[in-house]
Amino acid sequence: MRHATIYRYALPMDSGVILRHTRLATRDGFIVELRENGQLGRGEIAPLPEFSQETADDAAVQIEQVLLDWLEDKSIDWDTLFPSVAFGLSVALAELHGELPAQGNFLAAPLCSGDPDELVQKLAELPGEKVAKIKVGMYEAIRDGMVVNMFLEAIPDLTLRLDANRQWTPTKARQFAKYVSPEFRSRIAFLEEPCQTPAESLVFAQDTGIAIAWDETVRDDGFVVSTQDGLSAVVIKPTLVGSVQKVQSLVAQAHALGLVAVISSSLESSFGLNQLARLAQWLTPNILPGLDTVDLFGAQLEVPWPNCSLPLVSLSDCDLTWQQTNQ
Ligand code: OSB
Ligand code: MG
Repeated sequence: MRHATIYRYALPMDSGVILRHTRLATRDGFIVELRENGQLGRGEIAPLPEFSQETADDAAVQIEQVLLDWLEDKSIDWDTLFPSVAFGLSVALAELHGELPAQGNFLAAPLCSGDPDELVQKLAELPGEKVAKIKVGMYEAIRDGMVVNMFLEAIPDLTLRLDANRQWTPTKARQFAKYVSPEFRSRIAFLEEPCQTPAESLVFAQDTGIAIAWDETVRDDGFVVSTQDGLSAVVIKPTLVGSVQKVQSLVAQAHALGLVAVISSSLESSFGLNQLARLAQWLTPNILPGLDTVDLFGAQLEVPWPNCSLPLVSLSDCDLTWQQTNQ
């Protein structure tokens, strides 16, 4: 017997969360729950506004259709599913079949999106390797360069990941680099997407010796993992990329080419973040995932994130929007 349930959640966000252009007041998404032979598998499906092509309502329609297929044991055509649906459903199936290991990597690189003092505090609490992530490209490029230089100078064992989200023109990117001392540049593990095009970002990396990583580029049409001079990592956001199998294949391609693969959040709830931490431990052991995003929320869902004191909403408090059983 197979049984499928869909819950819809709406979680309040911290008041200051702005995606590319608009404030995100609530995060909407779904938890699918699959039961078979006394086993349980769950997955989160949460298209991210301004990043995903599909909306939550689009996903809702597709989830019901694909769950009907699963209930009747019809084969699932993964390539036709929205990335968020493919990801959440494939995680639920992996958990149902005992393929998703229980152990997670919860040592996410602390994220600094504004106040440098907050990062100093978070770093002091970090047990092992000191790796932090700073968002750049939101203020003056020169200011970003000075902040990065200050951190690397003040904390000698710190390694940084930076993320510019394609905000800089080549000129601005060069201004940034000018303020980062050449002897510190190798402690920037990578700078995600400095420029508006991949070609400009590669020229930046080659000119400055600052390694770059792909994030947005991974989702560009026709993207294939390849080695390029100055490229050190690929950031993989499973909710925006697709099924566990597709994520596995991207990770394998990156590893085969000597690139680092970083599993990263698309602002999933604490429930989804826990599953991403398990996926990261499974597919990219020893690499800190980019999952330090729970503080952007006003509440957690069902499974708490380690050391997070936000109130916990349980699935039984969410709307059970659909359920069906098949023999
Ligand atoms: O800018 O990479 C981004 C999360 C949602 C949407 C976009 C981004 C992010 C993150 C996640 O930065 C955290 C991380 O990658 O470390
Ligand atoms: Mg990024």
